[in-house]
Amino acid sequence: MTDRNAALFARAQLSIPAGVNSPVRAFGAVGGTPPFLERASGAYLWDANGKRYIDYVGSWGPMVVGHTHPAVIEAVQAAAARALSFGAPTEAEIELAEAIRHLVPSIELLRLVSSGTEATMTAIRLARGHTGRNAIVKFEGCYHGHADSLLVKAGSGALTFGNPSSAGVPPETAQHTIVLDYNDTAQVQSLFAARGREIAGVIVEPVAGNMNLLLPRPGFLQTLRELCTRHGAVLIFDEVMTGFRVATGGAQAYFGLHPDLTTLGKVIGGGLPVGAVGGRRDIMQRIAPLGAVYQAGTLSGNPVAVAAGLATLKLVAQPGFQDRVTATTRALVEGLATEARTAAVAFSAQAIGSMFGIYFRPAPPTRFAEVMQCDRERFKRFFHVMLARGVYLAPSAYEAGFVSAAHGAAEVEATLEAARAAFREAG
Ligand code: KE4
Repeated sequence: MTDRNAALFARAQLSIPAGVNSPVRAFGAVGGTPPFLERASGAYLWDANGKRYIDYVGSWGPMVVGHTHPAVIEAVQAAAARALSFGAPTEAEIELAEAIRHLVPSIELLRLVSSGTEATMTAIRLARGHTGRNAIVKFEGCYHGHADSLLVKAGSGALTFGNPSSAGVPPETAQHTIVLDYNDTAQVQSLFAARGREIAGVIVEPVAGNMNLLLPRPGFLQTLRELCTRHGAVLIFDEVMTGFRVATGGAQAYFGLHPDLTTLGKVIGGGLPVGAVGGRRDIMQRIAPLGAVYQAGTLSGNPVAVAAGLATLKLVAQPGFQDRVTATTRALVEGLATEARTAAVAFSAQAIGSMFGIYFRPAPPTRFAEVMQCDRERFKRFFHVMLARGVYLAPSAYEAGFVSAAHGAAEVEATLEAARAAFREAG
């Protein structure tokens, strides 16, 4: 039988760079041919060969209520039947903004955009416009989208300005970004002691999900909060991934901290393109047309995307939703750890809310250098045995996993059965 995934992958590469519209999808980190997906429902995906998978990518986070949830589909169909786009204000945008503010009370005003990258790019510009300073602090291993200022790797010295991590980013741009080590509180304290007055803002994934899952050490986020307050820098929690996943109110609710700005995406679009930047009124009032920080977008607040996001947030906000998806995620990681122990494989796993991390090392990493110690070759073998057995994990050892409300005991048990074989076969 023809493998339609392989045929489609070959054909895609004739028109699309590497055959994909986002790099990680090309399976470069794990090898092989990516399934070309055709449809999804609940916790499941089907590829072009008709093979079914249990989905733990969830479109990289958005699908927290499960794929094609009837309430979301109905809202999208109704909105689409009225209009696909206006480029003008609508009541639905107000409703989504109000729903987000209700769930994330640190947000006093917010601007809707069309992606997480747009949200973080705007947050950086707001921090600079608000403070009149240029320097931005980020942390190695955290990913905030592909805006030039954020495609920067650590400079030669820990406290020196960064170098581009991508071709096409001018050194003059990268030099305004300082890259520190995630969870290294002493480093942040030293930087602020030396350069506090130069720093416009600090952007951080309050729970890191782009170097696999990494939890903040006790005191790390609190230190960022205190230092930014003391030095007049803007604290930006990039909750594009953690929002409505770590907790209903995001990581800021889980840890009881208020950033000055929050960036959101993924879940607030329910699978359609929506991002948002929001926070303190005095900072958000700097944005055009109220203030001098320019930002704009043709499809910002798109009515069909907003309908998907609003329907999704209504489901997420239901009593018991977060507890149920958290319990399923915990059962998954505990089961995986048990299977690995039985197979005597050096493996660990952890979960927070509906996000999880799996690591081929004896204990979960607590910093970027430890993530790099994970056994990537073992992960690749494990990944492919799981894929063959119908379990769709993120195709990289450096990505977090996602569970939805549509995953239940049956999906966890089927996943653990596949893992039993994968630990045995992948060694
Ligand atoms: P988008 O521009 O992809 O909507 O969002 C960028 C972004 C910003 N901030 C955080 C914390 C993010 O995780 C992301 C995007 N996440 C990746 C997953 N590693 C998206 C998947 C991809 O790039 O294809």
